Amino acid sequence: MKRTSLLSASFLALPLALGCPSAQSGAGDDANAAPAIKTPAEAKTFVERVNKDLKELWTDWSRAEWVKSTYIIDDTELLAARANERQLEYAGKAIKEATRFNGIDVDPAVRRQLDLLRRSQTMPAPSDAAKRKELTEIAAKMEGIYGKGEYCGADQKGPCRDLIQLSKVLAESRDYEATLEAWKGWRTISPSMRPMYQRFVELTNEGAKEMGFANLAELWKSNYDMTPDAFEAETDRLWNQVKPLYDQLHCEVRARLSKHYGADKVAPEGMIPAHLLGNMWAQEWAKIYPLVEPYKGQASIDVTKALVKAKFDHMKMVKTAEGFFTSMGLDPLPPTFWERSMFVQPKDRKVVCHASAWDVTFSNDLRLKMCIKIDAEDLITVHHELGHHYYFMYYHTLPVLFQNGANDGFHEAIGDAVALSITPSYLKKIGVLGEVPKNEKNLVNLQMQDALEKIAFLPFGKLIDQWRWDVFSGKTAPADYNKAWWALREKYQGVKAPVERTEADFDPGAKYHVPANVPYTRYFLARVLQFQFHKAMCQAAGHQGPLHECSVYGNRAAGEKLEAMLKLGQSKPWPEALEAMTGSKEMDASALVEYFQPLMKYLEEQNKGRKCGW
Ligand code: X8Z
Ligand code: ZN
Repeated sequence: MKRTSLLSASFLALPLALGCPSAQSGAGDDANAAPAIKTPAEAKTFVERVNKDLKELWTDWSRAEWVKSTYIIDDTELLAARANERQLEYAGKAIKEATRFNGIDVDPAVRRQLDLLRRSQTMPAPSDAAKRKELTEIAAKMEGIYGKGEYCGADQKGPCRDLIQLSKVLAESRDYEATLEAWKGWRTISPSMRPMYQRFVELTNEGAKEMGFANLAELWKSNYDMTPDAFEAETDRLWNQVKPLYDQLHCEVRARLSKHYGADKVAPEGMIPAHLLGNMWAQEWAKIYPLVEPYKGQASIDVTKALVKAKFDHMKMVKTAEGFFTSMGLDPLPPTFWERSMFVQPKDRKVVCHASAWDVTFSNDLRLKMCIKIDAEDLITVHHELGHHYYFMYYHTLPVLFQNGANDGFHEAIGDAVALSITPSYLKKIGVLGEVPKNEKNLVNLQMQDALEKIAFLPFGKLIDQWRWDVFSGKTAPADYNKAWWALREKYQGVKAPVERTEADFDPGAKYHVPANVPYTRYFLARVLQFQFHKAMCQAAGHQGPLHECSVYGNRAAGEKLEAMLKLGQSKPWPEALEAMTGSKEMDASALVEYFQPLMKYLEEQNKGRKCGW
């Protein structure tokens, strides 16, 4: 989804906001003048009406967002902003009106929907109409700047390169200067966002305050069935569980990079320059696998090569992912999915290429928007997106206020959990790979590839919202936006800017989720949860042996477990959904730690005698 937001209609596409309704509904009527409504029956009627109105408003908004994201021009931006304005207006009023039921003993499902209504806005707007309009226009503009972004050379003379082309340089080139130019080049798209972002923060904070929150950070952190402080402590607890793995990986990768580029470029005991890790944001490092391959000459698994050899095209990538879900007994995607999705980057217009999954009408109108590349990374991303679609599919009959993940980390974790079953044996079964010899060295090579995706991401997944929480709460002043960003990159990732950055830059804006206002802690939670889900599904499937060897492909018992959780949507607090799936009410990284045991043994051996850390 892009959605991200209040409800998720699109996981990643809509900034999760609430939708608003139309004239005939009551929730939008003058809440202040209305008589105090105080009976449980009235609460039930109110919630039913809000669900119905929101479904309409969010559908209108979603349609406008879909067109905007697949055809970025001023007009589509404006139409999406208008639709957003309408839903925000309604939602703001409905949230205020809902306070009339505070302290009343209403049905628990009604109470939960009233709570969800209040806390699930990602972009709360002020009630002042002019400010609301300003906010929605800023939001559409920032996402548009990102989507249209390109770098045309230091002299602006071209040729121009977009994010996909610049990312390719970082992924494939090992030339220090060429990668540096691509890294700096992409970051020329974001300085113009800085004043917009500053205003965005002012306006959303004002909206959050009107809803009874201290600021937008508090609102975002309230969305986890616990207090904001308890949630922040929870993310710290999980980070501390996985940090030893990250430290080991960082230590080995730095040593290899230092050997390749020289100690003058990568200091053996310092931070790693951010442009050398194969990814525009240094968030996932799989592209530099050849530089860090543990056992050279062992038959490493090159899934990208295998996909090309097996003649995969865009359709086959998506069909393969769907085939995984259906093999577990889940339903096929609806025919409209295949008619309405966008799998290929169009040549004739600008689109938001960042992958997102949508249910445009909140009733199984599923769509994928993605500029698919035929490679290993995108095979995983397609599974990731389909995880969102399967959530949408199984909860679409619930009231829209329950149409969301148990928490947003759950939504992000489903497809990734399934993708953990893409083992060499599975790839052989579907004819992508040939015989893969199984031995200790191959296993460590394979785990290194996985770790470069999964473990490398962890600090990045945590720090993005650490930065936003501080910005929203005012702890970080606008004059320090970039300084605070790099302080967190250094602290958590041990990665540094390769050239001096100043407050004339706005590097957070060069990461999609900041201009698009998609909360990011969800991805950190998902990296942890996906291993918990994987382990639970493997247990349901009766898997014996190490966790990293398990694939639940074709297993209906695992599919039933998954389906039971998906169907709940957000109707129950997430610890209950987690318990139904895993038997535990706690998010816990021990399955992730268990999965990577073989690699950890190798890394600890490699790092003996080195001074790790930075
Ligand atoms: O944004 C996404 C998905 C869509 S929800 C493609 N991801 C994060 C990112 O790209 O930064 C998946 C992993 C993290
Ligand atoms: Zn996602």
